[in-house]
Amino acid sequence: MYLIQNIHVYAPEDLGIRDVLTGGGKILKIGERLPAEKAYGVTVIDGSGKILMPGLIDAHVHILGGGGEGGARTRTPEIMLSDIISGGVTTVVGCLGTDGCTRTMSNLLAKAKGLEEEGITTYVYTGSYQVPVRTLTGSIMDDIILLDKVVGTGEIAVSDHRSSQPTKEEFARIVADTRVGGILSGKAGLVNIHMGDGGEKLEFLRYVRRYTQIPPANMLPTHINRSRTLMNDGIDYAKNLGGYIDLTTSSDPDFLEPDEVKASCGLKLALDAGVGEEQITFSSDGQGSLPVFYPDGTLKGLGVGKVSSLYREMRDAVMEDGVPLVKALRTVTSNPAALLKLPHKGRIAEGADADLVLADDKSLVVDTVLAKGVVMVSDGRTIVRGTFEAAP
Ligand code: FWO
Ligand code: ZN
Repeated sequence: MYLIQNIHVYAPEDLGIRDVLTGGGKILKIGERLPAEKAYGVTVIDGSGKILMPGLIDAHVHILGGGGEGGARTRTPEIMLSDIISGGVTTVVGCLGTDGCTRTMSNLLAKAKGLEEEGITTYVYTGSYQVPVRTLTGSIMDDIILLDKVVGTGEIAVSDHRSSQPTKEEFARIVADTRVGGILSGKAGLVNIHMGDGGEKLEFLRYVRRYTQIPPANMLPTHINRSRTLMNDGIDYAKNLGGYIDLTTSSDPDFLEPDEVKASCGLKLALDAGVGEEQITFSSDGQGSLPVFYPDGTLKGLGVGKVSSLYREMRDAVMEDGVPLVKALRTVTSNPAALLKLPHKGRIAEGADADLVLADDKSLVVDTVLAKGVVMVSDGRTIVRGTFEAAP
């Protein structure tokens, strides 16, 4: 049990200075001057000069590694627990990308279970870039209904030279099956959509919005900030069709996409353009490859995404782009939690999971991270490592 005292709580709403009591992996009480009942083995954490935020949710992580666009030697490395937890992330959704052949759903599920056993909360999408979607049970609906960790489908590639070039009807069917799988299982039924540089941009999603009764919350197009053109199309889609847009926080200075928009800047642009603060999320593309291609389609080079970029871009939005902390925090806490239908995540509320981040209230540098009530980062150092990671 931990009693975090005298801390400025952002739930993400600003709750002011509070005490927060955790126990059994849950947030038990939020109040003022809660008694420190040491008798019950309560450990007190002094929160003065710090802020308390919900643990971050990263809805797009290649936990197995991804890549391969430059041949086998460019298959990116598998993620380790400390890559995730050091950046304040306590919940991830694992996905496959370009390579849905050597990266398999059974391997993805096993890695997600491994990370869960190591201390964080994990879910996965079924499928990869490719259409038809390669599932575990043979059907999208069955994967979502029968496999607890499967919350949706993705990352399905559209408007990209590496996609299967699906028809809009094929795309709509994937969204429909994912939605019904979600309805029948009480889960999100979210399709995570990989947006490439192709000219069609978000037309696939406009098709679904125009010709079906499927609501926008079943689709989350990511990499919206990969170009200014797509950023503008994403703002239009969000404002006129009530759609959700996801900005990728990983970027590689050696391999920048032409006219790539930094995620923190993209958030400012979208908010200033009038997009609702609940319509925008960040995700890291952690451990995914960040390839850049020449116009003729040959590979220029590639970097590797980092989960730690999620917190960095949220912090930059506040420190560099003047976005209010509450709005920046929503993109990595309550907004992904709502889209993923995870009511016990992404918020500081009694009964929610004790996934918490403490940071300095001036620098916003991460100080302490709790996942399911266990301290994993303390004084800025990762003190709980994955099974095969070097001892702290
Ligand atoms: C983006 C994941 C891309 C993998 O376009 O989609 O390739 O399979 O690991 N990454 N292909 C990166 C841009 C947004 C910069 C992926 C990658
Ligand atoms: Zn992608």
